[in-house]
Amino acid sequence: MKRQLLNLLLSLSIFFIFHTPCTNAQGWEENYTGVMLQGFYWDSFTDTRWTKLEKQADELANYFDLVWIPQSACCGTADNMGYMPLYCFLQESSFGSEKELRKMISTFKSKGVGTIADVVVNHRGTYSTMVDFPEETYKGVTYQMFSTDICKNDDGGNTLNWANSNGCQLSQNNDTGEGWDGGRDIDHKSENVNKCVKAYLHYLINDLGYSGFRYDMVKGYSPGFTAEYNAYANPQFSVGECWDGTTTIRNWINGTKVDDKPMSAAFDFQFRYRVRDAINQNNWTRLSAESEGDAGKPLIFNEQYRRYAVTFVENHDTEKRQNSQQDPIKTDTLAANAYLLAMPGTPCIFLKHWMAAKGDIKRMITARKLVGIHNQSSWQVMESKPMYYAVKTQGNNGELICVVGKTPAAYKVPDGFTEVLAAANFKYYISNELTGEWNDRLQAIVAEEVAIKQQQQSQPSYTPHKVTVYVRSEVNWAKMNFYIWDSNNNTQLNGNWPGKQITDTKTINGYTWYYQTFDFSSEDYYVNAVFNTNTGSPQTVDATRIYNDQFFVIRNVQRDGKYVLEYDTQTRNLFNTDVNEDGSVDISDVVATINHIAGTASFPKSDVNGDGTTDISDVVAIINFMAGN
Ligand SMILES: [Ca+2]
Ligand SMILES: [Ca+2]
Ligand SMILES: [Ca+2]
Ligand SMILES: [Ca+2]
Repeated sequence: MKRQLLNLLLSLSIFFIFHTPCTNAQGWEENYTGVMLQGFYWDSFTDTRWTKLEKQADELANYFDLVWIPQSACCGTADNMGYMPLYCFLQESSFGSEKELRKMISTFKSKGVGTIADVVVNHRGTYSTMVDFPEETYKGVTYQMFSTDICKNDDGGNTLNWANSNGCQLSQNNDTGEGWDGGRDIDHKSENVNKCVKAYLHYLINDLGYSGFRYDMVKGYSPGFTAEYNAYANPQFSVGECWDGTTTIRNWINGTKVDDKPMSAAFDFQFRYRVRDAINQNNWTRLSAESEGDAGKPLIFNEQYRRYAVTFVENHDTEKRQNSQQDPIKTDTLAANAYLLAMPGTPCIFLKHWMAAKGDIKRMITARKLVGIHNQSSWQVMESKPMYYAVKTQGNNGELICVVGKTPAAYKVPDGFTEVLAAANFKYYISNELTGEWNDRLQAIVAEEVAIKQQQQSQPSYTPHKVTVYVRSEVNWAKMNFYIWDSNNNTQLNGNWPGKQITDTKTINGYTWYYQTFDFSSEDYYVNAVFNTNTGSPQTVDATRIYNDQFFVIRNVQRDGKYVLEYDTQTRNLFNTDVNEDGSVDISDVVATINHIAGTASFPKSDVNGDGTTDISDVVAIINFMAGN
């Protein structure tokens, strides 16, 4: 019986590992009615934690079809928005662990929401010097980029100078696009780069479960590479950040063609700038003015390219940040989103806007979907005046008239339309025949809002728990100090620098680990650590946002005079999977978990996948771990 059960489980786990769904070969679906959320803003480390986004899955799924999240691979151990990637296959980021990421993606998927990966392959961060990249092994194959994978003209020749005086070689090829200063622009013509990027993208789709890609800085390399990568990885959705005028954006889209079909959509930057200008200049005729010529005309204005336009009004680069001069829309953001959601293209809502005006945006999205507006919908300007602008969009089920501006009430709506939404700076009208269905959907939104409020009020208080930080050093340090500070700005957890000498050790996975355990009493609480020896020197780099038990290795490698820290996920996974806590993971842990499920024994660590219950999925997780997956 037990053997039969194991065989069944084994075949189940093999099914999960090898079953990959069919996907579209094209860059973006036609007549797509979906709406996307940009699930982050700059430094949204708390609001965008994978666990936090996952908890909102039910609510998000009622409105969004796609959620674009920050680049999820490791950029080192300190706070990082993901735009200087260091690893490909190590999915430990400032937003959470690989386990949390996988769980979020699969929860989203189960509710019909696709997750869009931020793919940053123009440039990479380096490990310790100007030109070294980490070696990674994935499914038995080793991937590593080398100095010869760096464009010859990287960073205006500075990298080449460094390489020349340090006995290294760069690629013989110059960059095929723009460079990013401070990161190593990688040479996409290199066979090794091609192999690494393809394996990485295939892994994002087929292993982590992402639905598509948002390619960062696509002006950094020739669009033909995006074509090749997408033809290989086959994402269901692909959108490129080609931050430029529309002529350049269209050329880029055409550059991604395979068999005469574009393999990627692009963000509609000029759509965003028109909205900004209309608001800043208080002249709403700017939304469709003809004055800019081709380059300044939004992508959606061209019928042929509408399908490949992802529209937006704000993103993490244009928003207002603390220490830099950005270009945010400062007023009328509600009107901006109303216009965005009334127009063709695939609208991408900015997380800050969503958080600030959920009720309004929910209703706008609901109106859009009720009318059946899709990315290729046609529209007609009804009136264009400095004080207001009215546009009628044709959906699959009816029409929507959106009026935005300072005096939207001044617009005289034609017969056959009913006002459904109104605020100081916008109004929505829909075809009369849809109003019955609108009222039903509106009631559903209200019921949802009440339910969410009740749920928030009745949410069980956080269960305090303990988190342990483990570290081992490959450098021979006479003593080990932990300097710790936390999310409450308490810098004295282990006293002043250099912190507290740690003498407690444990042997796990064949290594001796120094460790310290902390009490966690709120959901957003975390600790940060710097490890050091003697009276504080030498020391490691920072390890920030430690939310869970974590294993760090101090490598005998320095970056800017500080020892490099790495996550040891192999040890952590073994630690998490060792249900009976005997130091190894084997069939006895499977038996222990089955006994726990059957109620014949109790093992506190039996919830291996961390979903809150012990069930057959934990047994599958152990078998997968044993199989090396
Ligand atoms: Ca560069
Ligand atoms: Ca480049
Ligand atoms: Ca065990
Ligand atoms: Ca579980």
